[in-house]
Amino acid sequence: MKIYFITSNKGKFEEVKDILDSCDVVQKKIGYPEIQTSSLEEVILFGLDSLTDTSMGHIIIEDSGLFIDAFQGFPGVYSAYVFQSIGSCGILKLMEGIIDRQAVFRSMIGYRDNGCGDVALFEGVCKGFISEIPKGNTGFGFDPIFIPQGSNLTFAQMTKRKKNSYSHRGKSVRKLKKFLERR
Ligand code: ITT
Repeated sequence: MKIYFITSNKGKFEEVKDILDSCDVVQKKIGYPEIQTSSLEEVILFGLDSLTDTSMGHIIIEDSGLFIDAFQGFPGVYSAYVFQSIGSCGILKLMEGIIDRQAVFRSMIGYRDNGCGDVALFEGVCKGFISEIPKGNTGFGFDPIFIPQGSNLTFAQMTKRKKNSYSHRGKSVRKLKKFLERR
């Protein structure tokens, strides 16, 4: 099965492709509006609705973010903007002196079968901690400062496969994979 993953983020694409190994996953950098709301689900449903080109048989989009407890969930849905503006070092600066380092990565995948119009959503959550200093050089985004629960390495110190075994995206994509296998 050919699936078009509409994303500008190569890191996301590589991770998803690694799990959906029985599909032909193709990256499409089309761009779609991401509405301002605190819900990843709303962002995804609006995004899917705005992708009106039905010539691609199966499409997926993904919205994700880093939600930091000490900041009541910030940067959350604004993660892409915050990463581009202040980056991981900016987050570490904001967290100087803060004892509570708990944070959560969330991923929401939206899938549409353009043949029958079916839509399905898949969520993945990964609890963890913001490190004191950045470590590692694999992955993308906030990977160097996020340590998932159950590990003492940051995502950026892991291989793609190891990160996928812990990560929010690994979890949402494995749900999608199961769903596709049952169809
Ligand atoms: P799209 O084209 O798919 O929207 P994007 O990078 O803009 O790509 P998002 O809008 O979902 O993606 O932004 C989420 C941001 O959160 C992303 O740019 C990263 O900075 C960060 N992020 C999400 N998942 C991450 C992960 O697994 N590791 C590190 N940072 C992550």
